[in-house]
Amino acid sequence: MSITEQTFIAIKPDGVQRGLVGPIISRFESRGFKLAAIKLVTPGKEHLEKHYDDLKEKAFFPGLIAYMNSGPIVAMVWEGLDAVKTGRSILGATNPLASAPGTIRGDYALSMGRNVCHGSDSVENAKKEIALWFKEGEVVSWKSAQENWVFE
Ligand code: IDP
Ligand code: MG
Repeated sequence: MSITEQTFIAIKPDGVQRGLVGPIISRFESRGFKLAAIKLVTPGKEHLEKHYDDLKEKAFFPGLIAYMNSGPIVAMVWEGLDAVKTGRSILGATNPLASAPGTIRGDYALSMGRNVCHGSDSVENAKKEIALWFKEGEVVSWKSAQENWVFE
């Protein structure tokens, strides 16, 4: 765990269509995380299948890919202390019905196949996902003026 830990967070097509880009970004910003990369993308089926490669045997996989391919996605890298685990707790559980109020899915979603956001589940997978979604130079290293007010 370090203050430079990075996680890959994506706002899925339903989140973009429903006008939740601002509120989702706000939750990461106001918690104290630093934005390291952001872009609006429609990466296509092949890329999305690679992203969800570990789920390719699941019955819901074709539906998941169609959902993810149905509109633009906001792809982001957020950086800060324990970013991967804390990012997942900001998102909530995979099933929105099991997500606590106060989490993104607990506040904005009801079904698993429309759960608004993605977040890496381990530091290792975060590295893989960041490399899949961003090219060299798209992830920006910068010093936030807030740093000394967020970390002691
Ligand atoms: P995660 O997004 O919380 O990490 P994963 O198990 O990695 O959850 O699944 C990836 C995505 O696949 C979920 O966010 C959800 O959109 C979708 N998904 C997972 N399980 C189901 C299911 O049982 N039915 C429909 N969609 C599912
Ligand atoms: Mg996952």
